[in-house]
Amino acid sequence: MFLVSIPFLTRAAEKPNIVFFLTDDQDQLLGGSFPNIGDVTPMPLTKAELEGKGAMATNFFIHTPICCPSRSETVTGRYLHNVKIFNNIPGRKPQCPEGYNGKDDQGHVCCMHVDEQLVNNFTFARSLKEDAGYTVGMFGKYLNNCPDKPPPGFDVWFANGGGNYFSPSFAVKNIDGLPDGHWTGNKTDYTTSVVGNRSIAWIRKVAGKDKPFFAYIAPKAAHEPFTPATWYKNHWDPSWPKTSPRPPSFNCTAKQRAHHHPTIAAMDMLTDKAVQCIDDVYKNRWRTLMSVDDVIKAVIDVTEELGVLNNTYFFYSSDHGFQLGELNLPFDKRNVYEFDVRIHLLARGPGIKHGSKFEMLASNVDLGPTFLSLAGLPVREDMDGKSFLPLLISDKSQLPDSVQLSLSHMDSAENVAANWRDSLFIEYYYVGINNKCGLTHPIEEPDNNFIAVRHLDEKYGNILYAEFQNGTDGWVDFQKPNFYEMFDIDKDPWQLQNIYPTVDEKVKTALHQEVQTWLQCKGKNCP
Ligand SMILES: [Ca+2]
Repeated sequence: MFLVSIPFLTRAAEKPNIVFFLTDDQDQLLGGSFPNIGDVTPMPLTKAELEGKGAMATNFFIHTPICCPSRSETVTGRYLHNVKIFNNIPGRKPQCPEGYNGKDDQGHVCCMHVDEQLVNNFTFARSLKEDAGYTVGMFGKYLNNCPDKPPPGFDVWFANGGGNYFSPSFAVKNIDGLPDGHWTGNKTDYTTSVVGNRSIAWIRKVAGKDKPFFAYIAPKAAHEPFTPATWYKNHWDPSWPKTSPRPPSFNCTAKQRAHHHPTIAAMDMLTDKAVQCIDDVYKNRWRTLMSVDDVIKAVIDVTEELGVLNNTYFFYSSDHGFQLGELNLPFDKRNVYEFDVRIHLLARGPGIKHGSKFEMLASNVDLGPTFLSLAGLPVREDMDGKSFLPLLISDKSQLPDSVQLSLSHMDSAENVAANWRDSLFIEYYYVGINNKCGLTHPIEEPDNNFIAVRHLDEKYGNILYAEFQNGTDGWVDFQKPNFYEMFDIDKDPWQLQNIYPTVDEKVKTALHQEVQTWLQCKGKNCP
């Protein structure tokens, strides 16, 4: 833990540059990211540059498996319950009740139940800029309901809410060669390339100058509608799988799903046409990732060319996972299961051992705190996540001053690991009706509000425990859940056997209390 106060580093002290790559909807469990499943990957360049020359997380999760909440949590270091407002005052609408974008009756800008005023003023970017002297550039998808003007902390803004693959539009501020306002590309402009090129042009401008830089690079890939670049649209390497994965939960029977919560239990069998749709989606997702692979490699190469590679950290993750027919859910996300919440994290930079593994239970909420540590800043009191910096750094011989300073105020890696959390919290509120692949059964119903914990410890083993409740407006009462699920992930990696009914009452009570405690946590009292 940090001491009460840390003297700020002098301006001359060395702080590393940080590049954060964040993809959209990129699964880990179905082979789309890292660790790879089998020997194949659509991202061989990234595998060599970030996995081979960095650390790879093996138990990294998302707190909320859908875009805007996840991104809000990442950029603030806060759990979902701290970037939304519960309002159960009789006669008043809940705040941010709209499933997708909108304004609530208090005038707050919302997306997927997040109140954006609890996000935009509290980003890690703001701390990096105002407290550590960074220059910060945002390129690509910020929040789905993206502000036209950069929130405090972002010097450079080339941002959108996801937008289109071709003819993409971005809100613009302080981009060389473009007037402030909005820019829309033409029909040959491919969004991943545009985001990459704008990022690289900016890095060329700011690298090695008087300030360290933070580049937030967030391409649309591999999000729906999965449109590859023109030059990759027919590519399929002969070594790549012929179809999407077919785990035991793919197109499983109603009997196999009978003990899942009602949305899952009621899913239809996948038709041949739906299976074909899923296979096509799978292939096009990989093709969109080929362009991300090119961007990651090009960004790393330019830092090398500019002589700043050895003073730059690279992080690469996704905003959540994905499903492709598991539990008969056609493509998308929004579920509590491993395929939607388990994601990749790769990290490379000074002191991170090449080819190392990072095994602790951590989530996107821990990224902001870790970025602050790299800059020599303490974790902010309003952040719910923890810095995992000591767990990443294994060679302290040539660290930037700011990283040395942070580590000198933190526990040793051994102690941090020994005292690390033993469960991870997952939280989600129903967003809206959505049908995929021509199936008429929606991929979520109003029973899909959940709070859950992932355990990985001696006491409980490797489990997922989830409580569900009905609701449509982002406000539900989890005190008396209306459904429970629990899975033994070691024995049942695809979550087909709901063991909750067989669990000892004392264990049920303890786990219920645990998720309720997590749901109330804020700042330093979050585990
Ligand atoms: Ca997403």
